[in-house]
Parts: sequence; C-alpha cells; structure tokens
Amino acid sequence: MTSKSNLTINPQRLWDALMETAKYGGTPKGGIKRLTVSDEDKKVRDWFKAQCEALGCKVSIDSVGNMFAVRPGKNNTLQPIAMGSHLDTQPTGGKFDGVLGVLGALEAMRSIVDLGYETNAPLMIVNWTNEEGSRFAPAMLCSGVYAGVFTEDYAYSRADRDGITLGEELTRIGYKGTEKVGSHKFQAMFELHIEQGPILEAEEKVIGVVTGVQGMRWYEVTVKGQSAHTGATPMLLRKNALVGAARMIEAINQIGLDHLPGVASVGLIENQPNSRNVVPGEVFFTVDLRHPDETVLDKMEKAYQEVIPKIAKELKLEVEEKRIWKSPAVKFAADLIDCVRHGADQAGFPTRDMASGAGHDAAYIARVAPTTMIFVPCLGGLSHNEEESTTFDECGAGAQVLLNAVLEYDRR
Ligand code: HGY
Ligand code: MN
Ligand code: MN
Ligand code: MN
Repeated sequence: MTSKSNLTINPQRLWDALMETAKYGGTPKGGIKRLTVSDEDKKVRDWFKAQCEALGCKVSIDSVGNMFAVRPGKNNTLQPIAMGSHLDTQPTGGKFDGVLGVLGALEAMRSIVDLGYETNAPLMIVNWTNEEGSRFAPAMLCSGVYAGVFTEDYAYSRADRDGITLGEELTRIGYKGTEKVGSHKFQAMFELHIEQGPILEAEEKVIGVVTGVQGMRWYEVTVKGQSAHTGATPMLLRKNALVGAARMIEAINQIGLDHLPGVASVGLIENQPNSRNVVPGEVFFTVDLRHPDETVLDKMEKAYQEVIPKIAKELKLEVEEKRIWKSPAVKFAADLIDCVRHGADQAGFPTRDMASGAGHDAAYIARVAPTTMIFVPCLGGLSHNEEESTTFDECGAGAQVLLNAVLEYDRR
C-alpha cells in the first residue's frame, strides 16, 4: 500500500498535458489566445472533462460554466478538498497562467489513482470561468459568482467590446450548466499558479508560500472632445480627446510611482474615429489600480478621481469615469498555508512567503472556504505575454507540493 510520503507525481505526464492543451488557442509566437468561452475554451474544457471522467471523476457544470470534477474518497460524507484555477487566457497569454493550476491538480489526482492511494475526503478539481476578465470584465467573475460577490445575471450580462455577452457565449458553447452556483461545496481550496512576477526567480526559491492577494480596483474612462479636420482646425481651437487621454494616462502612471509597491496601469484604449486626418473626438480607456493596503489604495483612487477632471477642464474636454470592480486585499487560511509549508519541506524545496500581485480565483474563494495558493517561478517574472515560461522541474515541483499539501490537509 502506498504511503502518503512517497506518493510522487509524474512530471513528464504533467508537462505533456501542458504542451497538449497549449494547442487549444496556440499562437504562432508560442503563446495562447484562449479567451473565456471562446471556441478554443470549449475545446480545452471538453478535453479536461474527458480526462477527469477517465479518472473516475463525476464532472458537474454550474450555471456560469464553472466545472467541478469530484473523485470519491473513503468517507464521502466529508466535503471534498478542492484544487482549482482557470483555463482561460489573455489574448496574448502564455502556456502556464491558470492552466498549470488545473493540470497540476489533474496530475496530483492521476498520481493518487496510479499509486492506489485513497484519500479520506473526496478530491475535487475546479476550472473557474472567466478568471482573466480580459474579454468580459471584471476578472475572477465566475469564482466571484460562486463566492456571492456577483449575481448570476450580472455575470451573464457582461459584454465584450463587440457587444457579445457571457451568457450568450456560455449557451453557444454548451457550458451553461443546469446546476446552481454554489451547490458544489468543498472544505478547502488549494490553487497552484506561476508567480507572474520576478521574486522567486531572483531569490532562487522554487516554491512561493502565498499569504494573500493585494487589493485591486478597475475603472472605465471616456474622454469626449470634438472630431475635426487635422488640416484646417487651428491647434488652439481643438478639443483633442486623445491628447487629454494621453495626459491622464501619464498622470495615472505617476500615481503608481508615487505609491510603491502599488501599481497603476492603463491597458485597453479605444480612440474614435481613429482616422489619420481626424482630430480624435472620443477616447475610451481602462484603469487598473492595485496595492496590498486598502487605505493606500483609497488614496490612489482619490488622486486618480481628482486628476482626471482637472486635465479635462484644462483642455475643454468632458470626461466620464466609473469604478467597475473592487476586489479588497485578502489573507489566506493559516492552516492551509501551513500544509503548503509542510508539503514543500516534505519535497525538499526552498520556500519564500509572499503576497500575490496578480489576482486569482483564490482571492474570492477565500471568502467562502479556507483557501491558499502555491507559486512557482516564471522566467524573468514575465506573464500575460506569449513568451511566458517556466521549467519542467518547476512545474513538477509545484504539482508535487500541491499533492503533498492536499494529502497533509486530508490527514489532519
Ligand atoms: O488581473 C489579474 O491579475 C488576473 O490575472 N486576472
Ligand atoms: Mn491566472
Ligand atoms: Mn492571468
Ligand atoms: Mn490571475
């Protein structure tokens, strides 16, 4: 009978699964474009469902497309122990963001099955819909519905920049499940993820023991001027929305620099009418403010909401702005963090405690169940970039620590 301590994952099988799923939305530059509930997302969901069913899991899909694969344990009156993350990616995403957490969980479960080990509690793997928030803002949308942060109708109503809604797309790809959101309970959730930042690599640590996630807020800004002829309109008579947006974007960047280690970013911009010889009349852009301390994030928000109308007034422009998302800083569960520490020690990997700069489904799930995360390094700290990469060994280390931590939690 296999004992808990010598249960090891198969790193080659994990790596092969990562490379196999990378073809769903694979880009010529070696990245992945697998936008939430796109055809590519459907393909990887179908693949994931088939793999879990082949392992003897029952796979359920809730009404916002969250997928729950459960394998029975010795005592099925206990709620499952969950391992989860996301399969959707950014438009220029990499091969590891999100998917490492889902496939690392699949590898942990495969190892348990191969080695004939039976957990006390059932085990669950979760794929959360729309973690990225790139196509349908905000991020972590459907783990947010599960955690009661957003309603199902709000999630269905979120539209992409072409006006297509999440609800329509869930129906189109056949992943608008019949099961009620929140009905798939679990006693704890562990999320394996690449760090998406430079710290572990710089300190040559293999495992990040993640203590929490920083606060995040998203806003949408529309700057209105007047479209006009670029040849005949004197400079002093213009109401140039793009010049206004440019000054606002510079000011927002400065807010980040003034509140380190906070961050302030503008990622999406649409310029109308976007014609070579028309003075831009209207510009839409998004703002992303983050900081580990909510009181500092309040100050960043205040500074942003003061500077935007000030610049608009100076340039005789109108401006509308609204906050569309607020995800407060969150701390993870001490006992699960201790299981991760134990799991890393057992596997012999050096660790480093850290908070997450990036948002994750775990940030919302921590509201409804004990939750924590495990980080592994990524090359140059690069993510949300087609060159995102990590190593065979680091993926294996992460999955091994995930398995060890879950088994440790199951034993306690
Ligand atoms: O925005 C985030 O941090 C996450 O990757 N969706
Ligand atoms: Mn992610
Ligand atoms: Mn991401
Ligand atoms: Mn994320």
